[in-house]
Amino acid sequence: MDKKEFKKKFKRRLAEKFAMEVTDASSNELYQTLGSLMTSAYSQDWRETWKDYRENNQKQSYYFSIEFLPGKMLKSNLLNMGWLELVEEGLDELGIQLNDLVEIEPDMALGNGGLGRLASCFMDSIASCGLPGNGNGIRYEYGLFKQRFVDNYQVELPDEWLQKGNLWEVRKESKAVDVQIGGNVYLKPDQYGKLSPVYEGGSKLRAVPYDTGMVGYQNKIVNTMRLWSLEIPPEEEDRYRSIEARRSFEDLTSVLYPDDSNEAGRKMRLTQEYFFVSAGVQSILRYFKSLNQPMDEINQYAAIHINDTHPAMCVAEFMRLLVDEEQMSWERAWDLTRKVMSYTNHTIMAEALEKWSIDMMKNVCPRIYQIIEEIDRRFVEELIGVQDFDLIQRTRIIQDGQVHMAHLAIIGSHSTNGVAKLHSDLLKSVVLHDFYLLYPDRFNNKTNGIAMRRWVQLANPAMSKVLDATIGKTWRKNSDDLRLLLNYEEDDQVLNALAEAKYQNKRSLAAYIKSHCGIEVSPEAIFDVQIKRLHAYKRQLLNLLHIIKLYLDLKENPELPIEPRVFIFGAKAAPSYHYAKSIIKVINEVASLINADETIKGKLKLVFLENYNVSLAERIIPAADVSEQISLASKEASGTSNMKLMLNGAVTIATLDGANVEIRDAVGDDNIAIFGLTEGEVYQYYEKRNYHAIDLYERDTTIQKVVNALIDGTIPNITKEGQEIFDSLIKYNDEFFVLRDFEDYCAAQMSVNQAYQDTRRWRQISLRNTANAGRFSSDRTVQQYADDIWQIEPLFAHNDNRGVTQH
Ligand code: Z16
Repeated sequence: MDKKEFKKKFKRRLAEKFAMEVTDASSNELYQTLGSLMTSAYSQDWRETWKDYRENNQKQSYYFSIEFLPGKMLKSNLLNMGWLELVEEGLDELGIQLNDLVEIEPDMALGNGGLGRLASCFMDSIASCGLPGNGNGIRYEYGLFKQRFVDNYQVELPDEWLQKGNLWEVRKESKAVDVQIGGNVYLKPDQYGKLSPVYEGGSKLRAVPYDTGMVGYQNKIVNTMRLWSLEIPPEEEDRYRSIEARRSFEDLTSVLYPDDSNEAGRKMRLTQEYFFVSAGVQSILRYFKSLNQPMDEINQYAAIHINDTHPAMCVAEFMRLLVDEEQMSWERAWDLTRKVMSYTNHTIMAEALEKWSIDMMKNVCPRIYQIIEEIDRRFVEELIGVQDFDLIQRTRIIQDGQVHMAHLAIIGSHSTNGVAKLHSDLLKSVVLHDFYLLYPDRFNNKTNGIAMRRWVQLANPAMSKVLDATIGKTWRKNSDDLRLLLNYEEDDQVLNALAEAKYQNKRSLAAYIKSHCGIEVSPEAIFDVQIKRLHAYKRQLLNLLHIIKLYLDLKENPELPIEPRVFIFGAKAAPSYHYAKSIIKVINEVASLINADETIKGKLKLVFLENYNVSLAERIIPAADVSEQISLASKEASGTSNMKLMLNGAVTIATLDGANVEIRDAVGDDNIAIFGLTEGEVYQYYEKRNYHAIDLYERDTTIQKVVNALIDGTIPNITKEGQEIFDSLIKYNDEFFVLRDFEDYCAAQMSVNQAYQDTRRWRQISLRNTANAGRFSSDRTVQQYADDIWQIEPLFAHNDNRGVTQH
């Protein structure tokens, strides 16, 4: 399609849809028109991709995730369709700014943070690598809450993202399945004496899928992200006459639980988990049966991936369908289940590892509980006398009245992976050590990655242009080619051009900050960024204490020779996470204090941006000079904002945690500021129980001064919160070693300050960060999953038949 044709089609579609001309239409109407042109353009490829997979009996992977966090899809679909430039220019000629239409689309925020965003980066990469892979999740009516600050406190508002409809989804009534929730099950012998389950009571819910096309990058592949929504089947209507009964069921898929790396243990959450697991597994089986292949070979057609423990019931549901519905023997079914399933662990934080009480599970999915009991019984039976008794006790699925979901996922699959080298090593040596002894071959690492298309091409067009002009365009398809930049680290023209792109991005972020927070910041200052969920282990508090220190130092000596710095935070706290909300309050109060203080004007600014989400990340990341990755070593499984920020030329201040270790390896010690305890030292402290925060506080006058500022009135309006945080450090012994790492952190900050003063050297460091970020592409990550775990292949025949370039 050329520009002229696009303009003609656009005007025609607008007339058909709204009986309007461009000049009469609202931005929303224009957005709807453009979206509808796009979906009809890729739907043919979507159908053909689907058909080709079927006709080739292609093995497909199914990524089960309770969260997906795509953000906005308009531009990313345009880019992947190969339409971006054409549409941008075509619309411009019609007097329409594409970016005005972009603003109309609400973020699709069916995820909390890293885990959900990773799932969406994977969807982009799986399609872009031409791999046959699908997403499977929940279509929440309300995504992650909207964050507002009132009196500097976080307030949560509902995210009504579906209010104006959703352009990209297709409701597939014909693919609906029923899910049984609750009731009683007993086993009754049939005429041959085989036991089969009989269900009594409970409710039958209808799961209706909404499919969204996952458009591959200029390769004519369109995969499917299938999200399930609950409806009451017509034949069950009678049972839901009362409003309360209706509501309690309709609520089931209505809200995303707003906790990142934390489990609340709520019955509704367990029901959500079973709902999307059962619907997804049933629809995989139904598709497979339509292929008329031997059931014994299902592992050659389907790979089911369990993303964190939330979908771990896939193991039992798959067993249920094979044994109860397909009359397969337990042994054959179990062998197939293990071959089909694989599992990713995303955390070592104890409070995030799911355990469900037996009672609750019996209540929500009684047959699944029975099957888990049988899996557990056979697991113990097989190992007794072979393995150490205590090890069996520690690894079995059911213990002390609780069902351990990670154990189910590991025992019921052929692969367990962590998300960064360090994390995968810790799984083997500490967290899942017992399982590693049992199944050494099942453990592997898949370091996380990010969708380069969204996080450079779309988010940072200024830098992308410089890259094109310097190293050619191949990096857009093959991110390893970013390495070519290293040839230019002594080239002042390139260094200046990259710096100019950064400056442009900082200017537009500064404008956003001015209009959204009313704070004036200079694009000449260092933009220092920490963007991630608010969590004690991520240590936003460490960052804040350093800011307080700088502030106090500047108050004492306004002439202190430091580079002007703007500290930028973006973070949501789980609504029930009291401590995290106190940190937000205190950061906001410190910001009010500092930003209003004339004596330090121009040296120090603190900005906490409201409602951090994917779209805001796309604005912040390209403008960052410094990336804060300061979690306590061993606690952050991987991190992914660390990768996005380095890719966009930010210099990282980091502990040796998660993927920071691999970033250090990629850029070398001279191009990153490493500080703090190592994971080994942290474990030493745990073992010897010899960390005493109060000693540090009493000995170190700087720490004293800074920590006291929380309670001595220096910062207004934080009487309660300041005390609470003070107590967490001093009275409750500083669980995440903030004070232990403080001095080293300040030194790292100082070295960054110094490096920035040498402009040329800083620009070289920045260039090396971008140049070495290629390995963190999620294209690489999903290819490794495809090769090592899922055993799926791209459909080459598909490309040959239909050509690979434009639509
Ligand atoms: C989550 O976002 C993560 C882990 C988890 O168990 C649950 C949720 Cl909702 C995060 C990790 O904290 C982060 O380190 C990692 O980069 C990300 O998952 C993706 O693997």
